[in-house]
Amino acid sequence: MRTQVVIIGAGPSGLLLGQLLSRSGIDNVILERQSAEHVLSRIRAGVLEQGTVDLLRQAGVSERLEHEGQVHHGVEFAIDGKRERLDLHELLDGRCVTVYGQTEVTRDLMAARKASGGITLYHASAVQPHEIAGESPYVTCQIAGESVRIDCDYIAGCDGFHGVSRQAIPAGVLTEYERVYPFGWLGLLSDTPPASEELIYASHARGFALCSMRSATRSRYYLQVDAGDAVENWSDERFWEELKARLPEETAAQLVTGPSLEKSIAPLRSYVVEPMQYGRLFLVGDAAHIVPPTGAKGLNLALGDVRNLHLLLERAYRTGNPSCLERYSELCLKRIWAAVRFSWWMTTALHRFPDTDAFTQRVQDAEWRALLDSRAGRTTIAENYVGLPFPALD
Ligand code: RFL
Ligand code: PHB
Repeated sequence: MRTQVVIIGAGPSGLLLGQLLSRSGIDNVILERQSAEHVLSRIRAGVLEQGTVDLLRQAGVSERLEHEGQVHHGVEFAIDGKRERLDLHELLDGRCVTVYGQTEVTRDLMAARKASGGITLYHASAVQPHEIAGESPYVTCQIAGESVRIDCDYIAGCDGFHGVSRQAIPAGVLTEYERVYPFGWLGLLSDTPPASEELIYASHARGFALCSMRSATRSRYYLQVDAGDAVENWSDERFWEELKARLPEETAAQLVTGPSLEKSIAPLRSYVVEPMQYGRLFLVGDAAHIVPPTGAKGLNLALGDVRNLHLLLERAYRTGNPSCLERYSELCLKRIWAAVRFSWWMTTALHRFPDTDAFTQRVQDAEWRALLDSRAGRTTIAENYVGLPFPALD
């Protein structure tokens, strides 16, 4: 088999890249280790930046998002039991975020892929990129017991943090930057009305809590838990009691609880690899960087990489000159490090660390006051939360 671009991974990054390339007339094949149902069963992100919504619109996959996505003009912080609202819309001249689950983004992209007739090979095992340093790379894999080889011009590694693409780059080429946090997030999804109309990020002596949502009738909550904790330790009752204990009293009193539809624990980590390209292999999204979910940046950053790679590939094919592709890493990394900084800051400012002493806690409280009491401080948080602009290509 031959195609122009092999995309490894059919998460949101791989599917969006496939959609944008197909619309530019660039042939591509997507290889995914799991089934489509499995990809859709992973409950993850919920908050889309303005730029992400615009990108999905350009890709022609925003119809349902525009009807069902909830535009949020603000976000709340509960610090020391007191709720405070950041009016994103007012601080940023009308810019805001949209609440629409990653599962739904993925579902819309899968439908568009099907409609475009693009090839996605699910249940692909032993996926392996070859000859990435040369001009004729190819990818091999096993599908239903058959060996498959796909020759191509370029390979896009959209296979997440545990994928094979990053591993295919020779030792010594990449520099890794990493911070592992001593806690994780326990998430619970339920068919209950949200605690509030907007998200609430709560910092509490018992640990961080987040009230989010998927719709007017479906809520998503998170609790900071110890890194070694297990879902089995958390009955629904225990989850709701702990959540109430970490929220301001009036919010806890109004909280509607119900059976969980899903519960899972995600570890928290910051990770960046540089550069994001080696020869004809490009790392995209979680394959190249991970941020803790506190800033709601992971999916947005991933789709930002997709936007850059699509524009560069489109230019390389149009002009017949691939040299512009060498700019891929540099184009992505500035915005990535800005989001890594913001996510790290949100995480440290809202969570309790095992070694937080009384002095550090007082300084953290004072930092929140300094920021929330100043329009400049609120604007800085708001700008980062709604997302920084995409880089210009030239
Ligand atoms: P994905 O989604 O991990 O998809 C990678 C795909 O590659 C496949 N794969 C392989 N395929 C073939 N061969 C192999 N060897 C393969 N190895 C892996 C996998 O099966 C999978 O289908 O990466 P992608 O597309 O880059 O997307 C990144 C996002 O999923 C991620 O950044 C976000 O979910 C992060 N995130 C959030 N991001 C936000 O922007 N806003 C949020 O509110 C937000 N909340 C979250 C989050 C992530 C969370 N968890 C669980 C980590 C909340 C949570 C709890
Ligand atoms: C979510 O709704 O899953 C969500 C929202 C905001 C975050 C992280 C996750 O910062």
